[in-house]
Amino acid sequence: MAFDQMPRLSRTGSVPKVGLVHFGPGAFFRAFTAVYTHEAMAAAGGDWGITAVSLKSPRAREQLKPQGYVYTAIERAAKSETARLITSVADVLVAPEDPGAVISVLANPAIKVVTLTITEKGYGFDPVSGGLDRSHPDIVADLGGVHAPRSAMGFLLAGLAARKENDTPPFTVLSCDNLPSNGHVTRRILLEFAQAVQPELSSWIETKVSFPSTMVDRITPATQDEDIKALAKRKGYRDEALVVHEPFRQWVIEDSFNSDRPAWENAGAQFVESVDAHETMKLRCLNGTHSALAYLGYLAGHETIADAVAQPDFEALCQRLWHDEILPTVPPPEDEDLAAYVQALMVRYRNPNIRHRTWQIAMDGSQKLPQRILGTVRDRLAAGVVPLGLCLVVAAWMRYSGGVDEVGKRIDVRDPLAERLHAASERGATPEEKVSGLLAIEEVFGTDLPNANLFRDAVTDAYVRLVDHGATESVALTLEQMGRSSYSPTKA
Ligand code: CS2
Repeated sequence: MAFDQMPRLSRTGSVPKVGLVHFGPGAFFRAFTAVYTHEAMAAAGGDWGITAVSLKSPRAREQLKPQGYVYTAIERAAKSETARLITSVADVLVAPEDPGAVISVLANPAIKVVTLTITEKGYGFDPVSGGLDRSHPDIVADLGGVHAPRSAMGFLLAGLAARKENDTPPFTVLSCDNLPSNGHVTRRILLEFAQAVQPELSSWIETKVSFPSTMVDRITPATQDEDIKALAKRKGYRDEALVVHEPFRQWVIEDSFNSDRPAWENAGAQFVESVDAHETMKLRCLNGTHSALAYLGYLAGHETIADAVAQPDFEALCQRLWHDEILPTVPPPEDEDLAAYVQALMVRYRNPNIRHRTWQIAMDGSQKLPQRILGTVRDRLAAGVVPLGLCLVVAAWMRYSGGVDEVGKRIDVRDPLAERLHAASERGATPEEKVSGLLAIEEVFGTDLPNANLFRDAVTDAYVRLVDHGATESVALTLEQMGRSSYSPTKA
């Protein structure tokens, strides 16, 4: 049967009663939070169906609603593939169409937990103050009042306000984004936002609502049309909402809920007192090298992470980044062997059936660099060492953000600061000026790194090398340079 004529996948069993609201119903949610919840319900029961809320586009609803909110999670290992149906999503709301409907759901006493995968830029986090970004467009709109909110913070506040009003106990707020101390950050931003909009609510939130931090991990590339067509060919139906993910997953959650919650431990989630060590390990080891491979790999013409690490020098760079620069800054979590952890990461990156595009990971670099790369850089500088590998990564991000690739083609740079990055790069007449202009962006580099002379020189050297030799050769040259015992600038 022709693909277009195939019926859509449909739900056979009943829709679960809801207990969770989730903001950000993209691929990661479907491969992670919804899967854990599906398994927790299968193992331990409970009414934990999910109302998923999209803050922007109707896409997730268009994908899920016609098929009864059921979809396929395809697990791809290097040599095998399994597919199963995930049934935990009960509904999808598109917030801009009817903000009131979202607030009503948040006010429903059946809702116990609100989970978030809204990406780094969705929080309205100001890295300079560590608190609320009062220039974030959606936050600016919501500071005027939260009757028809636009931001996740606006909805959380409106939902909590309704619950307080109705004498309903609050839900727990669970951030599942790749930010350090994501629970603490969410709490601080929401409290500052409440102070500005409804100050009478802030002390209630402060005492009654908990924001456990979490570490989340599963590599989940954006779904491709080929994936949908391949499944349709095998099954005879179309699943427009399917998601493809690797076998590995890890969810570490701070055990501090103010409400009931799904028995996610039945699906393998680890509940711990503090997630700090797991978070640092994951953000620096995985996301740090992911971003490294994304910028250098993209510039070198590699489409995916697997393509990049198939190049011996790219794999070698990853290993050197881990062993020389990243691991010395990572305190090992109690139950982890860091050397084994990073070797397992390399096996995950090599998985040829996970086509995770370097371009996808390169997105939103200004929001990602600080926690993935620059914290490590600071720790190494404080230890008296210039991390040459990470300096190359920073330079590659700068080159990428300039918006033109090595053969003169425009790069589609997606980043909330894209225009400023491009302008800073354009303004500089020389590599030194370009690097200085970009280092001056305080949201990314703070006020300390632009003044760290050895760091600035190493990034400038790396930038010059990228321009003169290209990314592939720069990786080789940097590996050679990293072999030297101490750093001396190579500039004439
Ligand atoms: C990636 C992450 O897109 C990115 O920036 O680094 O999404 C990464 O795949 C996940 O954090 C893995 O858990």
